[in-house]
Amino acid sequence: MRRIRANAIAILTVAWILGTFYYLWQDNKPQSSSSQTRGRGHGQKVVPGRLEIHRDDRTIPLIVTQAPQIEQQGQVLGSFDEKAYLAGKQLKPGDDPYREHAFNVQESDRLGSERAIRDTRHYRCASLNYDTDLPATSIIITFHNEARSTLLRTIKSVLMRSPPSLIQEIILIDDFSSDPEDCQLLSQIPKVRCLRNGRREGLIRSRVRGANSALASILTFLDSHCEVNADWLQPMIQRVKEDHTRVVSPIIDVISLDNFAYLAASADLRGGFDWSLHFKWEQIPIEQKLARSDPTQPIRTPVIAGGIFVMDKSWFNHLGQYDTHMDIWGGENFELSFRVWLCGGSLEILPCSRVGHVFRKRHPYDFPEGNALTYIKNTRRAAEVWMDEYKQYYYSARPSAQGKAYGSISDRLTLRRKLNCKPFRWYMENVYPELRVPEQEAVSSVLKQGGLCLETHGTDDLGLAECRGIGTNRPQSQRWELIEPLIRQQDLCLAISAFTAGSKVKMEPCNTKEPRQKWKPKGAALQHMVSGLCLDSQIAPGPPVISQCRPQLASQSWEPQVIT
Ligand code: UD2
Ligand code: MN
Repeated sequence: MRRIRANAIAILTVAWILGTFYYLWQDNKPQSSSSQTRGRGHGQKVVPGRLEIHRDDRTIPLIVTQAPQIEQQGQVLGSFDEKAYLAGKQLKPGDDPYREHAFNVQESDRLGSERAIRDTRHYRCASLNYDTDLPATSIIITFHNEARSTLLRTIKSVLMRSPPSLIQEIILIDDFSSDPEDCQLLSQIPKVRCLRNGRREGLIRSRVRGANSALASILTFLDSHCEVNADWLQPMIQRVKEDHTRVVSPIIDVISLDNFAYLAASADLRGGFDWSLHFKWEQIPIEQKLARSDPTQPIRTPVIAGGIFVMDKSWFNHLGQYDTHMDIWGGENFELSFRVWLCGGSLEILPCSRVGHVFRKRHPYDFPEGNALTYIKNTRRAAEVWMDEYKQYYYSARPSAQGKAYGSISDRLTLRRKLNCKPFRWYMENVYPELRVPEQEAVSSVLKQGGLCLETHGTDDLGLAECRGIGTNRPQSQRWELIEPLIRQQDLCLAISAFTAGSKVKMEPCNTKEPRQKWKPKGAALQHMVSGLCLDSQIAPGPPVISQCRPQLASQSWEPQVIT
């Protein structure tokens, strides 16, 4: 009896050990069984908790992302002579390896044209499934004097880590690099076409040239020093296929500019900016973070970094491509992001798509008009076309932008009207409410109409009265603080009593959220933001009212005069 029990225990133990080994083997198996072959919606049949511990430990080198589709590198490069191409331009002994490209080109050359990188995605990404009939894309890469090894690694990583059926073509735009040979040689790679600009255009016009020659219905933009990671393309094309108004980008991993190590970027970041239109990565707001139960879900982002994104070609064209009066580098990511959000689209970062990029500390190329002037010109165009009254904060943050040339924006304003895009206020309220409007200094003014001043009598009564006192001797009842959207007098604010024309205005305790208290200047008039009606004294002794805006009317003309 005891022997039988001992045997049973032994058998069970062996079965348990074998089961555990099988389980571990399943878990570590490269994910190359390709999501393509699986249908949509099948979940992973493993205990989630244990897997998480294993895969979330980023110190364990994870599966190497060799292309499941293509194992032979010869296949992706065709007759292209990689060795000769790379040997054609080499760092001379004693040369500074950072000088020409602002990254360590010696290290990049040493790595060669392909290498294994870590799959940096959340483990759950590997079990997602994508449609088997995703549309193909044209990859657009513009470059100006890019190092040969980084550019070739970008191209090769795309060819080796994407399902071949999804890559219609790779369009390179050589933005008038010093050596025209790079473009000619790279064109020998299957699927690669190279267009060379006859003069330096900058990345914005170059990308438009690439997009105009693209054959696929989906555009994918990449910088010329990237390495794409496992299954990078499918999540992005899937999202755009489901809704063509989405503009999607991957999490951009970091390739060290010193030793070219491939480093995982945080999955909790989105794109943001400050009022000087300086791009920054920022934490996802805490409420959104808490609401994200599934780490594979898209992250809404107010702006994209700019270099790496996927967009439907017809949508790109419909929305007006890019502002082609922007030069060289900078600002186009804000312009595109504002336009996409305001004109009916959305922007998102997809955590299951990862692309590495060499982030640099300086530009390795020259700006014909100078770096600062070009950035101001480009961002000023974005601010003038899209930011409405909020552009004042851009100018306060970047006073040097005032008075700098930025060319005509009439075409872009026409486009904005034609597309019937929302006001920037909508973006502030719905897309980026975390961007704080700078505290305005409370400046006291009198609100003058002709020789009279707006005055309060008691708590809620108002009227026009003779202006009294000079400078700081002005009576409190005639002092106003215009802090958009409020018109305040100490703790009381100017409010309408009803939303219809002819309604009286009165004073009541201030509340920035109260729609009856929101005003904005409209020429010389003060317009109530919600009703669209204007403050009108009716030139009568009675209290002012709101009536249809006619800013040329004397009774609607309010001249704020700062009290000094
Ligand atoms: C970021 C974007 C970049 C662009 C830029 C703002 C990423 C990863 N990169 O700067 O794509 O949106 O912000 O404008 O989000 N290039 C030309 N002609 C030029 C200058 C540059 O073709 O006159 C190419 C360059 O070779 C590179 C690409 O444009 O492939 C972007 O330039 P970058 O790498 O210097 O910009 P980056 O990454 O600092
Ligand atoms: Mn770049």
